[in-house]
Amino acid sequence: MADTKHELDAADGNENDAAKRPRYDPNSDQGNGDASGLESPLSGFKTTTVLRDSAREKNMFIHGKLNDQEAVIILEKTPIREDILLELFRCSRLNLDMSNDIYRTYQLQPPAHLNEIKTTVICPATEKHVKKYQLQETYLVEESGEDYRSITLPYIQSQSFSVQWVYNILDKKAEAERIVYEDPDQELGFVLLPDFKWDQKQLNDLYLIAIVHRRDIKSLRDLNVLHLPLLINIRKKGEENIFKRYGVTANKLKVYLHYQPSYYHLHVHFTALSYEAPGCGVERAHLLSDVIQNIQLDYEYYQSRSLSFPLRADDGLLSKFREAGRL
Ligand code: GTA
Repeated sequence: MADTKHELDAADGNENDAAKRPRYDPNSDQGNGDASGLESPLSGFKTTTVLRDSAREKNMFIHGKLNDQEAVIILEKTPIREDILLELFRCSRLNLDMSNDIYRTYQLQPPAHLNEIKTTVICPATEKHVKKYQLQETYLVEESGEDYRSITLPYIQSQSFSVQWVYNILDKKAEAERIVYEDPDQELGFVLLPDFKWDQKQLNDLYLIAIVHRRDIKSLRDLNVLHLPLLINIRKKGEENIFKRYGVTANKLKVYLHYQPSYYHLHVHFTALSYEAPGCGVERAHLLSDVIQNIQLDYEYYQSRSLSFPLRADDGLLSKFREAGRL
């Protein structure tokens, strides 16, 4: 919510007052809430470039600097919820744009708390983060089991995103209060929590992730018959606990793994069936139930079969496939 004092100070350009205000520490977990008097944590953000934006999806991915550190900010307008309609119509200002016969359009100005923009900040961001969010041409790669071992595996071992945020969740150093369910078994267990793309305000874009306790499974490619009890456990308890918490039944869920994932620590995506989540297309998402059945049919299915996935034009892995003459 806007901080009135902040707005007034900014309008006055009063440097002394600004200097007295507490500064934002990018490493602290705090926002400035509505009444803390803190300067907005993002007031120091300087845009370098807009990586991509979409009028239809109403989001924007921005690369810039936050207090001298590289940062990526994602701004997303959130869906309009039915439960706020009463307040929205009662408490908003309405400015007429045009009127013609039975047709009128307005600019509706809701109170600030009904007009939030979901904001994700990645800081310090690496070059890999910047590339991840940049709109780019992609190419489909077909990776054999041998390609995985000789090209992909050495590449991801040298170049992947840190999974520190995953370990923080498993060690309860971050997001502990957001955990929806945990099976603490170190072989079969996992933590189920809201994905950071979901603001949890409505169920149409429900999105949770199940992160396994085991730290030795990178991705789909590592899965074999020995992991079936783990996968079956995730599907069963994940679905049960999503029903318990949100009342959403298993037949209204899409449960899948990404290949390639961004983070090479095994995790499973649970999203609302009707929600077109980023990365849920056939070129990237593998339904957990298909994965289980494939392994039941062939214990080493994911070590031997070719898997296809898209890679962005400037992805180093794409260059490795080219160098190996595989494209
Ligand atoms: N709770 O700290 C975290 C956290 N982090 C760092 C990542 N995730 C987290 N969840 C919590 N806390 O669903 C979530 C991610 C993702 C999952 C990792 O963990 O939100 P993955 O390893 O398969 O990675 O999953 P992947 O496929 O890159 O996931 P992601 O980020 O969904 O990206 C998929 C595609 O969608 C990318 O091309 C990306 O450019 C695009 N994308 C990402 N975010 C958005 C968005 N908000 N809107 C539109 N497109 C998006």
